[in-house]
Amino acid sequence: MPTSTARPTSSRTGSPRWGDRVVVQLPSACELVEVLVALGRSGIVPVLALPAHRRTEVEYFAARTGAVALVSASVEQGFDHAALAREVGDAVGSVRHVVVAGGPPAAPGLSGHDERGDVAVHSLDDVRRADLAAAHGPFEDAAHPSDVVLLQLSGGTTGTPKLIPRTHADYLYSVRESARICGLGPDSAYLAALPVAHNYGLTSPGVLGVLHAGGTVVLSPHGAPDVAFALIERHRVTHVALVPPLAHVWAASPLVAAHDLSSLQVLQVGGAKLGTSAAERLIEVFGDTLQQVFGMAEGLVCYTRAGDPREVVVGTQGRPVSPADEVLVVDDDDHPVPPGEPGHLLTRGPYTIRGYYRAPEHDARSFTADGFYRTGDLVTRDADGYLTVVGRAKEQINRGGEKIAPAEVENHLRAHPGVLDASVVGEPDEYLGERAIARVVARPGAVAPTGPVLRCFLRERGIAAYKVPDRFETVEALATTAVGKVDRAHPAAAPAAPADPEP
Ligand code: J2J
Repeated sequence: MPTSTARPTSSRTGSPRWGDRVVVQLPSACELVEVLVALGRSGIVPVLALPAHRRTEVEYFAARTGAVALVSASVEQGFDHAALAREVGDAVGSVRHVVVAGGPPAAPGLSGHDERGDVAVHSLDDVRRADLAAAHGPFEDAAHPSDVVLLQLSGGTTGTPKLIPRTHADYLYSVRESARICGLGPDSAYLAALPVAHNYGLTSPGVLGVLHAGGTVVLSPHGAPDVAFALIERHRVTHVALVPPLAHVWAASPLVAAHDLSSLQVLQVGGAKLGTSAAERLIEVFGDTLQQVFGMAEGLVCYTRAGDPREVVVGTQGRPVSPADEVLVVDDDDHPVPPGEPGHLLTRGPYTIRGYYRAPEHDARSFTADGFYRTGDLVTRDADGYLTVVGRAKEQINRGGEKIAPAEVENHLRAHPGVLDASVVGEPDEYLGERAIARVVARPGAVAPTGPVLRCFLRERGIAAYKVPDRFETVEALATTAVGKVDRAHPAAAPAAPADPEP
């Protein structure tokens, strides 16, 4: 949190001021970078929502942080983000401003300044003009390196997502060192094919790393080969970041042969485990460009390095960015395991957080007494410090790089009148690595809700589409462990009936 109390903070009605929070939900477009830089310089703290987030999530971020404003796209991929922002603005008492970027006004009043009760709606153009008029205003140099630069979102393991306070200094360190490790310079061109608001696409080295190095960012609406390959060819793209499912699609695409992709120097794959055979295949198709990236919005980022032996690039998730990154691999009692043995990854270092945003109880579980972050990942570490992710101890589903907290989805399912209880688990998926399965127990006397009904229910509750389970099953009871918790390894106590048979 802001470390100084001497500076001015928001009045409830005026413009956002130093230390205020602003929820930013923008697609990968220039406006996102512009807004982040402007807020960063002003000491106003963006809360980075992903474009996929919907009302429940955006409202939660705004309410949780007491946000004074929302910055949103107009209509994007068929979804009216401006309407969502206005809805959230009306629902969350702290919100005084909604700023809509890009595109034609989505609703009357958006082209100008629209006072709706307490919430003023502006276009980003208006804000730009006002900003120019107030250039060199009082907050120009307000931010301090140890101030929070933004709140990132945790992949999450709990019923509500946790927010991650990153500081100017720690983010800059991670970005600068990542850019160096990845060989970025003024001649680099980076294709942003993943959401830029995500920590990976923003900082590892991501858009911020490229801009720091003086390179060029090529923004793509998505990573499908037809669009992405054409952009690589046209802009002589040198670097790109992918998640494993997208990397599989690229490697299998017949379009590879139809494009000149020879400018590619670094093809990053991270966010979820890349299997060794998939890694081999990528090297066959894209030559010696593969770089594995294992990172987390909480801090620690690991890369394989240019010149690493092939077995390291194929078989490990790299080593930490910084010599000052401390890594412990421990057993269930926090005792270090012998080198090469699997254990829980704990880490502490110059750009890893020591606590979540206003979540002391969660912090007590997520950090050791001496400040190591419990990543929830199971890894092995070799003699050179390279880590291989071998599993996960946290209650999270990694759906092709998108993180789902089962507890969060279960809470939504339990809100359905026909659902007595629910458990959401991951199961292996050839393409995604893992997909989400919901097992639901119907309320006695109620008709068991079918998969399509539950899917619709979840969407109507306003959660991101990627959190909606891929499959639903109705069970008579959920198995429990000896201490009465739902047994996620064996969640169905009774024979399962498919509520949603797969096609
Ligand atoms: C296995 N699991 C991985 C990998 C992340 C760079 C890259 C990724 C993220 C990210 C990021 C993995 N193999 N290569 O923020 O800056 C899983 C682990 C980890 C969790 C973090 C970055 N790369 N993971 O994915 O905060 O379980 O960050 O703890 O979304 O993703 O997720 P997230």
